[in-house]
Amino acid sequence: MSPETTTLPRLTRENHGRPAAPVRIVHLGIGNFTRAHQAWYTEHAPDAAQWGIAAFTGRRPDTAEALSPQDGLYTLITRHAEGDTFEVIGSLSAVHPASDTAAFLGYLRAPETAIITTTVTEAGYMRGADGHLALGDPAVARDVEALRADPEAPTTTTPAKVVGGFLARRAAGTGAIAVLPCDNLPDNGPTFRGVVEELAAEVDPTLQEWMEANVSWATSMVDRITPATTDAEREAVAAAEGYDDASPVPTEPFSEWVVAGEFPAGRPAWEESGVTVVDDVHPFEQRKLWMLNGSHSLMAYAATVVGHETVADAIADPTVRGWVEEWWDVAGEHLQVGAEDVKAYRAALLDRFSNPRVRHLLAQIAADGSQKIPVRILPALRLEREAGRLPDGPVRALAAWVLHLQGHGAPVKDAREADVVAAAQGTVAEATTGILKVVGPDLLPDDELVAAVVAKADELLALEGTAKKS
Ligand code: CS2
Repeated sequence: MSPETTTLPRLTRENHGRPAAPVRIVHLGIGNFTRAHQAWYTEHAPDAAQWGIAAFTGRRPDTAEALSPQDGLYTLITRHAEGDTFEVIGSLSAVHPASDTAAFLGYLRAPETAIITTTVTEAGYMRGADGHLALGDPAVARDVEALRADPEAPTTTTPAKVVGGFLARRAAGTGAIAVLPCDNLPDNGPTFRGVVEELAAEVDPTLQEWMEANVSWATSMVDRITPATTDAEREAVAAAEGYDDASPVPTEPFSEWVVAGEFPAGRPAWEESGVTVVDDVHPFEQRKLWMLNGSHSLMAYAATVVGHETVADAIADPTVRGWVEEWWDVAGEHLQVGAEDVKAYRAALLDRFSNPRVRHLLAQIAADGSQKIPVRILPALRLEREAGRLPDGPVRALAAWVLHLQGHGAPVKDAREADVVAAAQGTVAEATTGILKVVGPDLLPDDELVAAVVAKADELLALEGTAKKS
């Protein structure tokens, strides 16, 4: 960092005249996404002064280390095609490392705490291949043992943290609370409820009755493209705003949050800050997961084989854009929203993906395919196979993922890395069968599908590296 930058004032509540709101929301898994999304909506609610968020990090304490000296304040940089706008967000009243069990249980015991929110990724739900809590997973097993021995024990998995929190809240007698998952997976409310209840049953079956009486499980669809922070963002804030922010967040102008569910202990007036409150999130969620996230995953695998690095580069390549359109043609057919809606959504996505000022790395999106492909690509493929069809869109996405697992394109980083890399050994045909056994066994046997994946993989390999800048 240059000498000028270090002499800039720090971003703190005192320097910026921003008192912290009382904590009423506890968030698990703070990262850039939440800071661009939920924290922004909360900041903009008319009753923001009553609704502070206490955020806990994922495994790495980095965000707490960066934000605690700034009293939870940070700069949101909105990257419009024509330039940046900067805004200090103050809704994080406290930021703790995941290991701070005492703080977490303290919030859960407090009657003021009304909501638990999560962004712990698909993998954080700790589900096995059958969709149930992976009781055999060593981290889950350790947490169950720990909570059986001591309900206040530190735990590492999200379902266990929530069970520990509920045990503390029951003991404190502080009553009703809502859980609002903000993770990118279908039916996140009922899904999260399932794993928490399964874990509770192992630890203390009497908690079920308390949860029935006191816990409301809301569901939400979340959307805002939010890349990781680099030095360029820290420098942009220093240059434009004249203060030193260790952890600003870059994001796109678009944002959407669709929420369904009851909040027995209250919630911010989020509908006033742009949240859509509905009875059923499903059609929104399916549209977003299949269209946006499905094409993201397709590009993350296929376009990195070709040699692209970012979403904007990939979508500017007519070949990749053609693959994305081809996928949208298939996915769009099965959505529960009208054709006009699909058309408008596609146009908006092209616009968002093309924003050259949002440097969204395909390698970041490529992570955790084992959790993403089954909810983004396989549902439409399954519907197509049931109808006796075999369209290119989903087949190409599957072929690109298989190639990725075999070492082509973006590097592999996956919560189930050992399983999926082992399943993808051998020829592409063997790898396709192997990987479908792990993520979609109901799709097998299907020789036609396997042959189509092999053909698409050959097409991709013929283009390998052709887009690399010399
Ligand atoms: C992306 C998402 O990394 C990924 O898997 O597809 O993070 C995507 O950017 C967000 O869901 C957008 O709302």
